[in-house]
Amino acid sequence: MTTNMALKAWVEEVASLTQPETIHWCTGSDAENQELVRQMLGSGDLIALNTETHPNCYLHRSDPSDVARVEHLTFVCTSAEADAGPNNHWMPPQEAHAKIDALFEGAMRGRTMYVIPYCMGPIDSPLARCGVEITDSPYVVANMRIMTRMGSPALARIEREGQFVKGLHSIGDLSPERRYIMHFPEELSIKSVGSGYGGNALLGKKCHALRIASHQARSEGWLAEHMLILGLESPQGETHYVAAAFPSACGKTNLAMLIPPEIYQGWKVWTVGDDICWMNLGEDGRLWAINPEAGFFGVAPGTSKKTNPNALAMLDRDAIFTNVGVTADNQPWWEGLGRDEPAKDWQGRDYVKGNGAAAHPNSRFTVSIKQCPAYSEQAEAPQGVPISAIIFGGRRESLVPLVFETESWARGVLVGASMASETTAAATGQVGVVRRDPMAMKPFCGYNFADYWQHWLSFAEKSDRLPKIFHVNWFRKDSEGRFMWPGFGDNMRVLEWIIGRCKSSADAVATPIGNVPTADSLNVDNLDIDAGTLAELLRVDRAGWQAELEQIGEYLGSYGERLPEGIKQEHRRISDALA
Ligand code: OXD
Ligand code: MN
Repeated sequence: MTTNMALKAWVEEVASLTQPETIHWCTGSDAENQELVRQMLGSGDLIALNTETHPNCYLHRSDPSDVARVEHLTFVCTSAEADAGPNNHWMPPQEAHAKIDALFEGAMRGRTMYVIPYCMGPIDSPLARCGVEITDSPYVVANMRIMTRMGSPALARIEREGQFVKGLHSIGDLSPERRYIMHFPEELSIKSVGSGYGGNALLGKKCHALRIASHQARSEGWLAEHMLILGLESPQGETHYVAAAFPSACGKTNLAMLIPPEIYQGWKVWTVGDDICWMNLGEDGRLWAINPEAGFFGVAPGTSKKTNPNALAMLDRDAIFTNVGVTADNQPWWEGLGRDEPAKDWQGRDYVKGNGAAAHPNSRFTVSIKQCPAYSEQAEAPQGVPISAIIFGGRRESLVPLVFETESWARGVLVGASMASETTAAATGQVGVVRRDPMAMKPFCGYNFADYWQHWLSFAEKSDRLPKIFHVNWFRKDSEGRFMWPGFGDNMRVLEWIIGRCKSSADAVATPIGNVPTADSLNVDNLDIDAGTLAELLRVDRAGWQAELEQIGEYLGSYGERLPEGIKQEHRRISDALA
């Protein structure tokens, strides 16, 4: 149990509402995990995979109606509606509590209630923050153990500091009609019911580390972002750290652990994180970043020896797979794996070609970051890593060049605020339509985007050593629908140019939207790409951008009076330069 009175009282209050059969305080020990796994194998929550090829790996099959985040059922419940902003669904806190508490009433009858103390970030980092998730799902416990620093050390920190985010979760009856993910940023609390899916149920991740943390970061003067963090080490042993924001399922995990192409002898990419980044201004005026997570909850389909050899290497032991298919000899299988054949699909049915995908398009793996061959020891550094460049990117078939550098912090903030991407399977809804996804935070910003952009802009007043901001697009297609840029490991070429710009050693041409590489400053040695394609990838189409700027203006305008002057100014400046 605990010496923290607030925690003790909250656990008692939740128990009297949800009526569990027993209460288990998680320590995070190996023995505890083994016992949970044993129970889940018995209940069918987990299925053992091939123990020879995949020791300690398990498959979880979700309810087929519960396989992605549910943005239409996700609410930010601030006292004033305007504080949640047009970017969030809002409900008055009192109404939200009443609605969701009714669903929690007796929800844990006959079940065990798990109390999970966890720490987001290195356990001894001043930048880390703690939380406690109460859940009735042992699958959530097993995942939280991989994704966070969970158990006794986190509880000790909570007892020392007295502060924690409260997260209450129950799978309820898994009915989409009785599913809500509610956030109360002013109370530092979360309530989630009716879903067992990662982003809705592992409350440390999107709910705490992004929605609640972004709100908290604003009042405390830091940034909680949907970004990977990687270190790029040159043959001379110099390492630059980069943080990059892409919407869900746009390859953050692949980029975070990229293996440079052969011509990059002596270069190395180090993985600090693949999804979330908390950044603070250091005393030296630089932005220092930590990854609040301890594991990956990555999208499985498309992960192969070719696209992400590092991921494949970490997935053959101690991993949980969710909604993938299996081979005849019980190995996990997904579309794009590039080997073997599926025998059963993600719902456990015999796999029949033509009867849909074997793995759900949003099927996932959960694995400790320490298993990644590119794992950076700096992921444990209490002070974090200094960021040289911030990269924004989206999935855009046309218009947006392969890479451009923004001329200032404020311009970079506008470019981030204008990000757009074609939607993917990570959230329920139509796939492949372009939507604005500022800083890749559309589903995750816990307050009004207009205030969020103002918060971003304010950093320029506090430091003149901020990172340079870039925009990339790996997803351009030609008139036949083929990708024009090879992507994956070859994205190293773009990263090299970006670091070159940070060191003032790479050339660029100025355009109205920003600086693009000169034809010979991007290293395309040994790459099968013709000069015409490269020129097209770097071209800035004035007419196309004028139309884009108009749409961006309309979108930004929807934030009304609260839209910061600095954003309007930058928008005007680019529009004028394009005229
Ligand atoms: C994720 C997401 O799971 O962004 O990381 O959906
Ligand atoms: Mn994500």
